[in-house]
Amino acid sequence: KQYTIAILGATGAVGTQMLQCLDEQEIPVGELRLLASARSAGKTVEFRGQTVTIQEARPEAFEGCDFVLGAADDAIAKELLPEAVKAGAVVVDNSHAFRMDPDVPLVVPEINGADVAWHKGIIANPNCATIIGLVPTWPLHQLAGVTRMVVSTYQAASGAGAPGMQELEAQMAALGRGEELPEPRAFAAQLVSNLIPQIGGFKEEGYTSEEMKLQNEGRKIMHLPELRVNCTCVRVPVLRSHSESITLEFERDITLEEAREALAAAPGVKLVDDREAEDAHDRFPMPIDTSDQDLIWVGRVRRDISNPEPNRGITFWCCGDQIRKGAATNAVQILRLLIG
Ligand code: 11C
Repeated sequence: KQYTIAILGATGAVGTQMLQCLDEQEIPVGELRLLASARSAGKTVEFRGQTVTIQEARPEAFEGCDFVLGAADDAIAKELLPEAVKAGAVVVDNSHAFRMDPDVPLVVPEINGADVAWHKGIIANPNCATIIGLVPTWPLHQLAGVTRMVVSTYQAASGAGAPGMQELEAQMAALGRGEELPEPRAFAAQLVSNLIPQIGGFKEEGYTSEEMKLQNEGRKIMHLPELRVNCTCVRVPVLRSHSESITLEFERDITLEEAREALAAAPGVKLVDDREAEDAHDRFPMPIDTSDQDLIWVGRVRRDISNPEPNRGITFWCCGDQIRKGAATNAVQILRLLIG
């Protein structure tokens, strides 16, 4: 069977990547509808040798769609995606709009793919930092039961979409030429040669919305309503791979060897952890190595020596492409689960 599939927000960084992922994951696309703002309507895009014209995103555009992939912001998602459901489509949405709705499954296929079964028209794709941190956490949880996570993220410019990447590139170029840097617009401050320890708005107790997503979304995805997460999210001058330092506390004992074995065998994970390796690229994951590919690379795996119980804590470092597994790849994997 061939499906009629629409991408809402088709011209952004995630929407464009979704198009490539549909092809790579061999999704049987009969008709493709690329929906965007009126400004982009009329432009054309190539898909599997066909020229597809971008249409303005309006409720009528969903008529006859089997599936809609959402890559637009929260406001557009809230306004238009319920119309897609009314028109009979099943939606996989990357925005934050529906993630915590109890009627909406929030899915990382490697973790809770079975949750797609209870959808009522919308399935949500988690936040990128949540996906990238949870894919390697899950196999360790299955071994020993995670109770607490302490996380610091190092998030790439792509988290703010194509404008974020363009802003970083423009700042790098200006710095290289010794020119005055352009005024920051996508970020609150200059990103090149800097770190910005705020992603999202400030919420309860001084944590940001991005920091709370890891706990709130993590609880829902892993079916762990008591999970405790302490997270600090930082924007770093990297183009498209997020990195995270994660310390996990467990209910039961887990040895370093068991943790390494589980990570090496886990779906969606690549273990790169060789302290003796001559080349730094083989010693540990780095964001330049994990960009434009689909796995979460994990390294620096070690015992948490600050945990009073010798085998109850594991610390690791991981990197993953924010636009791919953090967004588009995960969404198309969910679509793949739906199609079977
Ligand atoms: C960032 N994680 O890196 C954000 C972008 O909830 O989907 C995605 C926000 C979200 O800026």
